[in-house]
This record gives sequence, C-alpha cells and structure tokens, in this order.
Amino acid sequence: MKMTFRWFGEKDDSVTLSQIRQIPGVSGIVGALYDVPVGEVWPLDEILALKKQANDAGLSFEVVESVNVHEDIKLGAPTRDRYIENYRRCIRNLAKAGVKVICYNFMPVFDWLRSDLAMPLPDGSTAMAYSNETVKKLTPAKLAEQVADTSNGFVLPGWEPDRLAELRGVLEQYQNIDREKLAENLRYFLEAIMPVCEETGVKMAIHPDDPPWPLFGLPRIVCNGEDLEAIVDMVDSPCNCLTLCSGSLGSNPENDIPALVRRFGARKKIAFAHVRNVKFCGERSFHESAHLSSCGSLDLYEIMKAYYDVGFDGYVRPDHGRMIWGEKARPGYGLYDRALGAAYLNGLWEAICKEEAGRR
Ligand SMILES: [Mn+2]
Repeated sequence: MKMTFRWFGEKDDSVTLSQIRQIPGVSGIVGALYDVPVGEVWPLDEILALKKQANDAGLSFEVVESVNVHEDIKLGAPTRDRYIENYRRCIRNLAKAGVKVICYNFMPVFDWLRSDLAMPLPDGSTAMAYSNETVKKLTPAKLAEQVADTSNGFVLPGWEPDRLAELRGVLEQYQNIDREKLAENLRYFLEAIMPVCEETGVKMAIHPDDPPWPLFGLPRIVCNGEDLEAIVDMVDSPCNCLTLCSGSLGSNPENDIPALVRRFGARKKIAFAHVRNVKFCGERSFHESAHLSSCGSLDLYEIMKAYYDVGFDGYVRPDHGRMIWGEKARPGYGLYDRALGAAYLNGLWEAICKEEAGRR
C-alpha cells in the first residue's frame, strides 16, 4: 500500500508540499495540471515540472487525478475522436514522466455534487454534506451558483466557470443519452485508449459517481458493484481498472464496501483506493465525517482488512476531510483532517499487518 495525498499545485492549494512531506507515512502526491483545458493534451514539460517539484520535496508523483474526459466523448459526439486522440497523447506524456495511474470519471456534466460545502458538525468542525430534500428543490444552475459562492474562493474541479457557462446547452445535449448510450460511449473510449495504456503500462482507474445515483435526470453508470463489473468486463485489459472510493460508493447504504474491495481487489482491478467515511442521515442524504469508524457509518477497519486480504499493493489516499482548527482551505481538502485520516489509515494497516503476521 502506497499512501499518497492529493495536491492542487502551488498556485491553487493552501497546503504546501513541505507540509505534505511531514505527514508520517505519506510518500507521494496525487496531482494534475489544472490549467490545461479539458480535451487538450497536457504538455510534457509542464508534467515534468510538476514531477520535479514533488521529487524535490521528497515526494513521488505517480498518480494523476484527474485527466478529465471531454463532454463530447461522454456524449459520443462526432468530434470525439479528436479528443480521444488528445487523451492518448496525454497518456503517453504522463507515462514518460513516470505516472502509473490515471484517475478519471465518466459523470455527465457534473463532477461530484454536494448541497452544502460547510455543514457545521456538533464538535465545531464543518464538513461537506448532501441532502436529497435540498437538491430536489434546486435547479442545476442554482446549485452551481451556490457551490461557487461557498468554496472559500477556490475554483473547484468539475465546477470551472467555463464549464458552467455552457451548462444549459450541455444539459440539453444529454436529453437523448440514456444509461445504455453512455455505457456504449465509455466502451468506445476505453477501446481506443487501452492499447496505449498497455504499451505504456499506465492504468486507467475510473472514479465512481458521487453521489452514486442519477441527478437532474442525467444518466449515471458507475454507482454500484454491478456497474463496476460491467465496466471492468467492457474491455478486457489489465489497465482497465477502478478507483474504489469508499465515500462515494458508501453514500448508498446498499453498497457493501468491504465486499466490493474483496470482489474487485481479488481480480487486481483496484489501482487506486480513496478511503474515507460518511455518515448517513436519511434517504439519499449524508454528511462527510472524520475517517474513524466511530465517526461515520462505514467500518474503516473492515475496509482496510479487505484491502489487506486481497494483497492490495496499489495507491491509497485519505479522501475528503472536515475543516478543523480554523483552517481555511479548499472544501474537503484541508491539511489537518486529511493528515489525521492518513495517520489513522496507516495505524489500521500496521495493526492488521502485525496481527496477520502473528497468526502465521
Ligand atoms: Mn473519491
């Protein structure tokens, strides 16, 4: 298990590389080039500069989150081949810089979605939350506005202004896209990029839909075990893998996360593990919590035990944290609570390893 930490770059993150370097057990960053427009090729020199920054700080850079998939690819538009070719070139450039895993998602229009970016918790911290009642009353445009207003001044990935400016047009384009069509477009994309992945050894790791249910009538195809199975079986390649995000999938109580880890870990399909906790608070409603099992609805010990049992040796990172100790940071991505999360996951892992070693 290689513990990593997401970093948004020098210009756009309140957290520094030297702070990340001091979190015990964290050996690398998960990064991206955030100023390259979706659909364009990431320049090799810029990727190498990011890698050098990380390496100079004593951290590796082997995981990218995310290379976003252009909307035309998801829509299956006639222009998709140009964007797919760019994606292939991007994979090659990332491979040249030593990147091993690319996290991506295939969510129409909206990346992750929350109704509240700073819900107060009883201990005085705040966390991101999703209330079905609230979202039902909002239009996509209203929700986008609300996210922009409450993001502490950061532009959140998936919620870039240029993307939101085209919101209405894009939503209309999806009117003829159902689940089957969207899945077919994913298959087309994967078939086109897998040869490059196999040649370069780069694994594509799809992130589950967040939250894992349909929104505003848009189709969703990465919501549960059945969906994940359909995707890994869609194109048979060792590079067609998953980012198993416990918090995203775990927002639906019907998703048994340890069982999913065992099911796909045994097939070596989990390239990247996002591990965090959520607390259920009603039908399709939840808030994010501290990583500890006792703070949320998921059993993090059972999740880490499942990773151990399948011999997981991929990349892991603590996922969203709460905002604590007065920190002002990108919602979900402050330093303190994620560092506590990493320490906790490392603690669970050490205990599981020693317990199992004693058994043998
Ligand atoms: Mn995640």
